[in-house]
Amino acid sequence: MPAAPQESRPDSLTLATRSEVRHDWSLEEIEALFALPFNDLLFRAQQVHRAHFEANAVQVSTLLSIKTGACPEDCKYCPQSGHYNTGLGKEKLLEIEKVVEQARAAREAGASRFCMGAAWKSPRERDLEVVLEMVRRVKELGLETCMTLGMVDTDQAGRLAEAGLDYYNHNLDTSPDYYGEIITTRTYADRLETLGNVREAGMKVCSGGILGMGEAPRDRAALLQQLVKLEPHPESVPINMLVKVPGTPLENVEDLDPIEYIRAIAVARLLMPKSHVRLSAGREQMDDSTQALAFLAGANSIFYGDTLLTTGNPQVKKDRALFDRLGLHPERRETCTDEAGQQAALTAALEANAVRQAAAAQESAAGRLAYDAAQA
Ligand code: SAM
Ligand code: DTB
Ligand code: SF4
Repeated sequence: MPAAPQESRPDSLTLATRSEVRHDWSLEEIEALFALPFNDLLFRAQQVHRAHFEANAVQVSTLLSIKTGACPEDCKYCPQSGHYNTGLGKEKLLEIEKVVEQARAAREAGASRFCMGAAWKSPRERDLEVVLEMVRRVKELGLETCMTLGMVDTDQAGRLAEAGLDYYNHNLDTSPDYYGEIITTRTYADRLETLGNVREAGMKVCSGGILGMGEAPRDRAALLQQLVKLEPHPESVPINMLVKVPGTPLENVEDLDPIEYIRAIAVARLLMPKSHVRLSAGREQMDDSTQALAFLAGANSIFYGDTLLTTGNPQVKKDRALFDRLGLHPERRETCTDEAGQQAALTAALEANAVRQAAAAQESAAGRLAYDAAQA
């Protein structure tokens, strides 16, 4: 067992990280945060988290794949890439009414943001027209909207913003150095350009990456450094844990130690104090304790609903139980025109859901009793 380190006490690093929003973090400074004793790192992250957010509130988004499979890009982690055989067929763009129906169901289950993803390199003109209508219709339901459609130019970003799109998701995925090992069909510079176009159009930026793709610890620090360089910081930072999908080149990559994942969440919280950090893909493979640690480390957003785009996510009832065990609650919407009304609707939706679940549980218990009586 290693010798006990000197007792940690507040130092300049603590003070520097408490609340400052900076864009000039050096790789060495970020690596020093990763290297802190775990308890010190989580303590600092929790301090910063509480300085900027309601401690027990978690923003909840629901995802829908509006166009699945046969993507021309070769992202090695992705089940939707047409370069690999993962058993996913090529699907057409969903009909607008189907998307609206799913968005309504997500709202009724308690989501405040609806995220729509398409397996495209970038949207074609005739598809964009349909997608713009989806944004308008989903917004009419009182939900925040997010889309991830691949690369967008200034004109496309402007039209999405005009239609009322709140967030655009486009991830940097990994460090600039490791990037070439994962994707060859689109460059890091392409990604930064799309993020610039989204920001310029006035939309909020959702950008993060994936951990557990065989990257080195330095790559995790370098990914966060790239995100931190964005001015302003992305409002939403998804930190995905790789979902290893059979058929993708990364299906057998070694698992990342969950403690390293938690460290990355905590460092993201310290570096981007005002951003929502999302405990994103990979929750279905995580135990509850790892998720609890992620919330303690400053994660305050999740995807909610039984599927992500094509892979599984914890069942809604499992997440409700986890929230109850941890005393967490869904975050109030910030950008809502009628915040009080929306919050009441969200609370009512959650309560209605709970009542439905209790009735179902009672019904099944009654069924069991009747069955037992018949057996007796
Ligand atoms: N085609 C668009 C794009 O790449 O910008 C949007 C959809 S893409 C599926 C959105 C993000 O999902 C990717 O950037 C990646 O970070 C994440 N993702 C995809 N497959 C994943 C996996 N197997 N595990 C974890 N995250 C994944
Ligand atoms: C993000 O960072 N993660 C989400 C969302 N943005 C679009 C997607 C996760 C996808 C996981 C693999 C799948 O379900 O296909
Ligand atoms: Fe296509 Fe996006 Fe998957 Fe890459 S991550 S293959 S761009 S759907």
